[in-house]
Amino acid sequence: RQLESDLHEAFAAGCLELHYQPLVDVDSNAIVGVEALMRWNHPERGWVSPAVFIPIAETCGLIVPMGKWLLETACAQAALWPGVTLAVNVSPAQFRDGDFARFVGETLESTGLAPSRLELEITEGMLLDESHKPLETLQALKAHGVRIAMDDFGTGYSSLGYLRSFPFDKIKIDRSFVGILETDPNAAAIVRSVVALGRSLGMVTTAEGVETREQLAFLADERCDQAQGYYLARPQDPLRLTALLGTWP
Ligand code: G
Ligand code: G
Ligand code: G
Ligand code: MN
Ligand code: NA
Repeated sequence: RQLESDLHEAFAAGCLELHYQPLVDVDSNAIVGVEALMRWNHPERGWVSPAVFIPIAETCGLIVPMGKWLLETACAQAALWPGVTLAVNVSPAQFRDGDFARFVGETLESTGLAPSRLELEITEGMLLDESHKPLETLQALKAHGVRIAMDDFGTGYSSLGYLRSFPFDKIKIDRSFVGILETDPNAAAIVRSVVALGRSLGMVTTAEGVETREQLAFLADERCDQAQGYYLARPQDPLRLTALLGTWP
């Protein structure tokens, strides 16, 4: 409750920040994309995770203006970073909003970001929601030329039917599998299988939460396309990311 009013205040005062984490091509080691991640530095509590404040924003309705700010800010920023794609996490309430696809189209136009450079991250649970038509929303988004990624793959229902029925361009393998690659043979088998599945379906595969050289080497052996994680680069503010793009690797 207190957090909810603090969040309203922080948003109104412009105290929410967007940080960006690189996605790296496993073969070439080039930065090929960035994922926008929201950050809130609370005056008393310090950094509050988006996993905590996004659900609050959803229930109090703040997610709509916040989501607009997020998409406009991230697209305008990414338009200044040629050559990288921009990944944006879509919240369930945003995805349910009947105006979402139209708003995405308008934002691409107003910011000048090429549609093919925007990638929207959706989680499996959002496809189950019967209160709207997820397939129609995804098709309307695809019609704008944006790409769709399935985020946190492996943590939800992981129905393979979703990969067939919905127009995904990318699978993001959840970090809970990637983080135990060296120690858990089952996790290694799952990651290997998901990479093969993605390849045979013509989807890009990205492994999240890569924290060690060994994990990256495993992904290279399995021909996973992209890697994201602290071993490569942390999420960082736009100024630092601009500098990193200029000096990478
Ligand atoms: O960056 P961090 O690990 O703290 O993010 C925690 C969770 O919050 C992740 O699941 C991430 O997808 C989500 N998240 C981060 N930024 C955003 C955002 O801007 N919008 C939405 N909907 N979720 C976000
Ligand atoms: O749910 P989503 O995949 O969007 O969340 C991404 C989250 O993962 C972000 O909050 C980001 O801060 C976090 N993250 C990014 N790289 C790593 C990593 O190497 N290890 C861990 N534990 N978390 C990471
Ligand atoms: O963990 P990382 O190297 O990204 O943190 C660098 C600094 O960025 C930290 O000292 C912290 O103050 C700040 N920071 C930005 N966002 C976050 C966040 O979501 N969680 C934490 N722990 N620190 C963050
Ligand atoms: Mn994500
Ligand atoms: Na994820």
